[in-house]
Formats: sequence, structure tokens, C-alpha cells
Amino acid sequence: MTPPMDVVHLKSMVNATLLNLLPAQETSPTHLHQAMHYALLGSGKRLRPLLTLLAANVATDSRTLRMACVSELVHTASLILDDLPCMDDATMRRDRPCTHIRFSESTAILASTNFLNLAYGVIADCPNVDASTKVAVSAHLSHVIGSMGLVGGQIADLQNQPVGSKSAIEQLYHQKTGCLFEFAVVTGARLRGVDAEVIDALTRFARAFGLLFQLYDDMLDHSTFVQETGKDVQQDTAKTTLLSLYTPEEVRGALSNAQAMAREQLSRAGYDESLLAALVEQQFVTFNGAAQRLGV
Ligand code: GRG
Repeated sequence: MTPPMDVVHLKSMVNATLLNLLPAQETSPTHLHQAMHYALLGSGKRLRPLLTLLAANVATDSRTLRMACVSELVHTASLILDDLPCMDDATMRRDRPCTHIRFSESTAILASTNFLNLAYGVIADCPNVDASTKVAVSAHLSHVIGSMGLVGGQIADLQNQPVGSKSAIEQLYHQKTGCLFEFAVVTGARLRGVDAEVIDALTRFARAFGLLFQLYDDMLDHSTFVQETGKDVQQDTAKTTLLSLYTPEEVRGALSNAQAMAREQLSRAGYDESLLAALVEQQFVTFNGAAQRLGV
């Protein structure tokens, strides 16, 4: 019997696929391709591709691996832009200087643009995926990147206007983080050919998981975590975040409600005993540990 595939092994398959999707560094324009290798192949956790593979029931065929990498290409594009001087003005990302610092701002912007272009190309060229699935995945991705998704979340974040309600900031977190998780899990499920009920449950799961992950990211921004992030901390001290808006009891409540919601929806989607559920539980341990260290 084949032993169950572990997450470390899946991550190495994702890394190999990502490398394969890029033009070689020696291919002209070399400066751009070197910047793309640098930004993409650093120390990322590859959480989004892993979610796709696990939602596809640990499928590791070429089409699932390629589709799983789409979210990582988009995520990397967003990190490059987020770090620019005109945005968060960061210096470190994935344990090394940001792409615009190691290369140049113009190269970083072009590398990011080319990652988005590549993402749509990977979907269009993916073998053994029917045209209707490709259209559905592309339309979903367009929504996730656009003004109701990452771009919209980022502009709201940069404008940093007073956030009126907790639900408004939760919506912002969904746009900045949750919607790409949603894309990742739903894409995995689409490749399995699941029904609308499963897609709906996974969409709700991803909203809860995205909220938890963004809350965790806010915690990492605290100086306590400077050694473990591989990126700049205290970037958000002047911004409204759930941590600044919530009392410690409310943060604990939000963590526990979102975990309960994520578990419930994974179970509704039929993933109770799956490696996806195990990965999610492992993430919860990390989130709760960070909350404990911050004293919330
Ligand atoms: C056009 C794609 C595109 C985006 C434009 C710049 C921008 C709009 C959005 C940025 C949104 C952003 C940076 C959200 C934060 C997401 C987040 C929690 C990042 C950290 O993710 P990890 O911890 O990072 O998974 P690694 O490095 O492990 O992949």
C-alpha cells in the first residue's frame, strides 16, 4: 500500500513545479527572470498550493500541481507590490532583502506583473482540465485579484481610513487574505468535480481560515516575533487592525469562533478525516500559540 503523502513531501513537489513554471534565469531578459526566481523560490510556506492539493484529496498529478501553483504566483506578485516604497516600504521578505531592494523597483513591478500574466497562462495551458473548469477558475481568480479582492483590500489598507465596524475590518481581511485561500481550496475541489454544496462549505471555511491567518499575521507584526518572521515587523502599528480594535477577550473569542466555523465547514464539505483537516488543526496550534505569547 502507498504510504500517505506527508506535507513536507507535498511542499517539495510544489517547489519543483514552481521552478518548472519559470523561464530559466539564463533566459533573456535575464535580470527579470532572476528577479522572478528570487521572489518566488525563497522561504515561502507554500500554504496556498498545499490547500489546493489537499482539497483535491492529495492529488499530485501534473495538472493539480500546476493549478496549485497559480495561487502562489499571485501571492508572490502581491508580496512584491506590498513591499514597495510606495506601499509598505518593507526591507525584508522571506528571510532576505525584498525584490525591489535586491534588484530595482522597476524590475520588481515588472516581475510582479509577469507573475500575474504567468498565473493566467498556467490555467489556460493546463493539461487534462476541461475548458469550462478553466473558465470558472480564471473568472474566480480575476475576482480574487480585482477591486473586490486583493487590489481593493490593499487600497483600503493604504488609505487607512477609520474602520467603522468589526465586520468592515473582517471584510478587509477577507479581501487581503481570505479570498486567495478561498481560491486555493475551491480550485482543488473543482479539479475533483465536487458539487455546489461542497464549494459553498469550502468558501465559508476559507473565510474563517483567512480571518484567523490575518489575525495571526497581525500578531507576527508585534516586535515579540521579530526573530521568526523573516520579514519586517511593526509595519502596522499606525493601522487599524483587529488586534487594535478588539479587547484581548474579543481576540480570544474571534479565534475560537473562527476555528469552530472552519472545522464545521470542513466537516460539511466532507473533509473531517483528511490531511487537509490535519493541516488546518496544525495551523490552529500555531495561531493559538502566538495568541498565548501575546497574552490574549
Ligand atoms: C495585483 C496580486 C496583486 C495584488 C495587489 C499589493 C496587493 C494588491 C495586495 C497585498 C496583500 C497582502 C500582502 C496581504 C497579506 C497576505 C499575507 C497574510 C501574507 C503573508 O503570507 P504567508 O505568511 O507568506 O503565507 P509566505 O512568505 O510564507 O508565503
